[in-house]
Amino acid sequence: MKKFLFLFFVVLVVFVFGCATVEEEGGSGKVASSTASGTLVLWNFESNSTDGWYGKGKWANACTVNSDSKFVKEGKYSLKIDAKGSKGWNQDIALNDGPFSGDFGNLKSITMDVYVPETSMKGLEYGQIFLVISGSANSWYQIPQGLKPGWNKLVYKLESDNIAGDIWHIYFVFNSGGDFKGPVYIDNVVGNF
Ligand SMILES: [Ca+2]
Repeated sequence: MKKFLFLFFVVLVVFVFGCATVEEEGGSGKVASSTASGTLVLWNFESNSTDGWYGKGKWANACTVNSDSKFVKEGKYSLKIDAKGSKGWNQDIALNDGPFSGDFGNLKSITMDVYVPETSMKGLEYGQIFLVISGSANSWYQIPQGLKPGWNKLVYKLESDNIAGDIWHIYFVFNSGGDFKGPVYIDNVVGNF
């Protein structure tokens, strides 16, 4: 009897684990896939799409997929954000309505690779991308990072109190002194536990 119970338990564990794995792969798809290394791939654009990133209003066409390998850090594609004319605070240029992984609230940081062509930043006093996370814990949690021409490895450290609970929207807010003269490319957006 004990042996039977043990066997039943093993089968149950395998079944539950199996379902969880399927749900993770099927349910979250390209939006979120976990690896064993304590990272969560958030957006890598490898489905040849913007992975849900879009602009609003006059920035409706700002977000497209890039396949020029010069501006790709990982795989074949990256996100191209045409920031030409963006000046000061711009929270309409790139936002995402999810769905977001249920593990999002456990992240300690988000890292991403950003390429800024020298011409795009020409004449700027400064350029920044704020990561903004909007959710039930904090409807506007913003973290700044500065940009320089060339490749940038941006690291956004997260405070768990601000990202617990449901996540509604995520924004890449552009902020600059002077106006951007061209595009910015984003790739390899990864969450770290
Ligand atoms: Ca990529």
